[in-house]
Amino acid sequence: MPDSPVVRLEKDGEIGVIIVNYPPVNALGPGVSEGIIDNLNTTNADPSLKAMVLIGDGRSFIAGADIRGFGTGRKRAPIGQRTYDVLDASPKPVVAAIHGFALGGGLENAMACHYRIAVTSAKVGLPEVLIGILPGGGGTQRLPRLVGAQTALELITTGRHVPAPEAARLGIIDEIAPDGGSLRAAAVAYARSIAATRPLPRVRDKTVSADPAIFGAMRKSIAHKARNQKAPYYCIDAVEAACTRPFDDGIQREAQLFAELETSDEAKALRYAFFAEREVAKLPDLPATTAAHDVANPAVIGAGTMGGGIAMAFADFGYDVKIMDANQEALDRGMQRIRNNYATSVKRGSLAEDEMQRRLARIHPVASYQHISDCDVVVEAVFERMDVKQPIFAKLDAVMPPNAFLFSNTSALDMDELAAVTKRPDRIAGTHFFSPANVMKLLEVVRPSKASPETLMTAMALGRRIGKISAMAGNTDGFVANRSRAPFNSEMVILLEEGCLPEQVDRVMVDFGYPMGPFAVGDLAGLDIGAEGRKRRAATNPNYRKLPIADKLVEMGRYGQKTGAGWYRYETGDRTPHPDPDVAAVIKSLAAEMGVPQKAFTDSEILRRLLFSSVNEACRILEEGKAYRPSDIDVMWLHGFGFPRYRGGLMYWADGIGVRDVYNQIAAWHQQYGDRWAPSGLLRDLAQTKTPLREAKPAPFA
Ligand code: 3H9
Repeated sequence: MPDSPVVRLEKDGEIGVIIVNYPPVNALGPGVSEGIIDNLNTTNADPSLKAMVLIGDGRSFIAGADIRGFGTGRKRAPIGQRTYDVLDASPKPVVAAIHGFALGGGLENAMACHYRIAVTSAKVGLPEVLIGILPGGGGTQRLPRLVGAQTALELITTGRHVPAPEAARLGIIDEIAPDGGSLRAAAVAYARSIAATRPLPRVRDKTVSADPAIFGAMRKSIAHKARNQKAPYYCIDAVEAACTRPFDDGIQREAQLFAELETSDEAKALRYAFFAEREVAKLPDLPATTAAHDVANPAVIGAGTMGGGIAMAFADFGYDVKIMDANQEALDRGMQRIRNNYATSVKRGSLAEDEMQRRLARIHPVASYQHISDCDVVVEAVFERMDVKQPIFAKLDAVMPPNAFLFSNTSALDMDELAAVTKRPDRIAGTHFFSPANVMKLLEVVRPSKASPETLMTAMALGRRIGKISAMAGNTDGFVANRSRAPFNSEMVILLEEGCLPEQVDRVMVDFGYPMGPFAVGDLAGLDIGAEGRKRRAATNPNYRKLPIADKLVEMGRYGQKTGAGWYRYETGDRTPHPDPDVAAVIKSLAAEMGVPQKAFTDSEILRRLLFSSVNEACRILEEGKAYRPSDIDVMWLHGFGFPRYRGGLMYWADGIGVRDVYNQIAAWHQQYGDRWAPSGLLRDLAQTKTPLREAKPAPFA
């Protein structure tokens, strides 16, 4: 039998079982497609074999093409000789047996088989659009033939993972394997049952047609989300081809569009983001043997907006969670807010009523510390002041089991000071959620100096367990995400002093790809929150750059949406920001008072002023050893601040401009504006050696 190291053939009576074994997820790495074809040919040539099963070893069927091979010039088989072209040409039937994931090229191979059987927990999908390409193995031609054009458009332009039962309803899967049994045994039995069937069903032989209007409507409906990108539109073009051309022509069109996308800037950036998101989970300086504790029984202290959101995040992922506040009234208010939030999701159609009830039933309000003394982890989310948090930590230390972990949702306070009031500083870490905590994907895990490796691994794993992307940050003011973002926040207000208006800055950033402009976001979050932080910093840092315009709006009671006015004005009951002449007048008069010369700004100047200031700070963070990797900072910007994913992240984007140009501009602004633009030493070194920012070597984690 022509076994390759990654694909082998086993005989099960008259059924040949072709097994892919390319850990960890059976991507179509070197040798996999060739191995499948060799074993397909062997089975077809063996008269003792009547049918075959294609199955994956380990945790998945096939997770798709090997993403590491994209853009490397690696040779692929030409059309006509690819697995997708030869599987359904097999004279003997082929059954795809799916567990784990059948994604991208994995599902494309499965759709090229004659039959598909899957376990209930399996997921299938064509997520190529998420890495800036389209399904290039016949997926755009076969999926519409199986599920219809409209559903195919939805699945291919979102890249969503479809659970097997839904896939069966849609017609992607022919049979669900019985629960609890072996998938291989079920697939072999299924293969026996259809071994004599002729003619064999082939998806390519089906026809699909569609109302031509659906393609235009789809392009229109994705226009805002897909702005600046090509891949979502090319996906639609390819599905349209499936509905208007013969199968083989459609395949040619798909290949043409795929080739254009593979080397596009957006695909490169999205591939970078994909691997950065996996890299961020790795803590290279912890002993390799460190294991995370499997947390089972969490509690949240503080039922405010953040605490409530954190409790919802636990409940959303199946945890029973206790929530406590200083008094019954605050607890009742917090629970009511949680109920309202869930009810809004039900109203919007994103959550089923019965699921809401199940989640609510998992959140248990409790009145005292005694009720949480059996918990193995607590996340504190009370008011952001050391003198409020410290007594709570002392109390928690006294009542919680000695091996319980105490985490704080602080966004800036010194975690060492907090750990110092307990007798277990080794079991303390920061878990900084982003608001709304049940929605935003980023969890910054803050590392105090005495935290044990087990504590850090536990906090990182707990975040992932509740659907977050956990990223490790050093214990520095603002940690990594907010600290790298802080200069951007100052600079956007300083731009107003120099002649910009909030709506102009917001438009530039939305055009760049942010879902909302930074001033509109400020209004949503509440301008009073930033004002607190500015006061604290101004009190402790004599060089702190004050922001009189921002302070003035807060003084005027303009706190943002909640007061109907902030950087913008709002009509009652409406969240649409309207430019406000009163704000323009405040800006003008304060700028005149400060004697700042006014000028007109180009879009590019605005963008660079905001983002370069943060690149510089990110470099300082790296040279101080407060983050492991430049790509971790990119992940934080993608998932904490809505930085457009197809631009890779802050540092990746800056590399696109070039490290020397970034440095030279920052050095020029240093001359013009003074110390706040002093270039970081790391940035200067990178510029001198022309080393890309994303290859910067940070100091050891401190
Ligand atoms: C495609 O198929 C194009 C086609 O149309 C054909 C064109 C001709 N390649 O995510 P995890 C690695 S495009 C290479 O932590 P999980 C990953 O980097 C592809 N490597 O596990 C990590 O490595 P490391 C379409 C891959 O259980 C390790 O596997 N398919 C690939 O949380 C574990 O990954 C996709 O876009 C890959 N395709 O999630 C699916 N996939 O340990 C992409 C994973 O060194 N993959 N790795 O850090 C995923 O979405 C998730 O990995 C999956 C498992 C859901 C499968």
